[in-house]
Amino acid sequence: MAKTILILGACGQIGTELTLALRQMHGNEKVVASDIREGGSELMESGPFELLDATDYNALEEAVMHYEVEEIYLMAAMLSATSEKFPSRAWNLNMNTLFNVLNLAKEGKIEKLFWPSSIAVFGPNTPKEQTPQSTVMEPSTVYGISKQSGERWCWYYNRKYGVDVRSIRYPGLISWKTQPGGGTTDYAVEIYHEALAHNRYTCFLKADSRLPMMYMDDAIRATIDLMKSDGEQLSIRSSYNLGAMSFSPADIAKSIQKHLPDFQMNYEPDFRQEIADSWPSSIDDSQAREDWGWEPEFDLDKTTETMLAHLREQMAK
Ligand code: AKB
Repeated sequence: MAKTILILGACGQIGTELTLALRQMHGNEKVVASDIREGGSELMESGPFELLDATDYNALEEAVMHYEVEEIYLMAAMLSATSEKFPSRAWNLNMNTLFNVLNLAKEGKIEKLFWPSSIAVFGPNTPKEQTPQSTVMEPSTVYGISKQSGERWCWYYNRKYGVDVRSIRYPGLISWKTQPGGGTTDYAVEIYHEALAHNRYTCFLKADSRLPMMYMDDAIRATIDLMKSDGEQLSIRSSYNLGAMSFSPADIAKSIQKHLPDFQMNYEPDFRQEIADSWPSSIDDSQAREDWGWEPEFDLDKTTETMLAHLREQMAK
């Protein structure tokens, strides 16, 4: 019989698409979506949904018992830009939710869990190009500090208590189904919406801020592949570097202009520039390739083509 999976933060940018992909694989009834608010109609109508605050251990435990959950994907988090505005709320949300699921696994109430880390674990003293799996980190943002601490806790719970926790350091993620919220890489989603709606976009990062990015289909496939892989093969129990493409705002504008030649881009960098400046430009993901066969499929032009096609369809409805 297929196992029951619980997604925490299922209505967010990653959670929505992850839930739908897992429902396709395991059957709708086997994948319970949960969040503190309701999500889009496709998610809400395709399977079970629970209003659930992942910081509440008792509520979480109750849902796990009720649905006989074996696997949890914890996708609830406060992202980089919002975390700078609300440091203690960010710390509480990002850390308490992680402790809750790690402790459920430690107590044998679930078998396996996924927790997302980020390129934000790196900081200004990290090598910028082809950033290695293991290197100087020293994150300079509230979000990055919570992600680096979280990685150490994942590693510790695995080593000390044998908890089967798996994690990826996501780059900026580009998707059309659900918009991201409160991140520094969000411009790379907003730009497609604005290009189609107004043929112009004012970017909050400088033209040459090159960051690691990934199309959502690649991110979902990576997440599911990592969770499916044989635990014995996994040499990293903090979090895996994961790369696909790197581009700057100027590069994405050029890619859009191949489809919309009159598209205009302006630049008005704000506080998010400092966050972007502290992150790597490209990522060495050779450990993920070696351990569980990771390989990306989307480059910038394929991402642009796919985003514009889906958003055009969505806008026409
Ligand atoms: C953010 O910009 O905060 C996120 C991330 C890179 O983790 N997209």
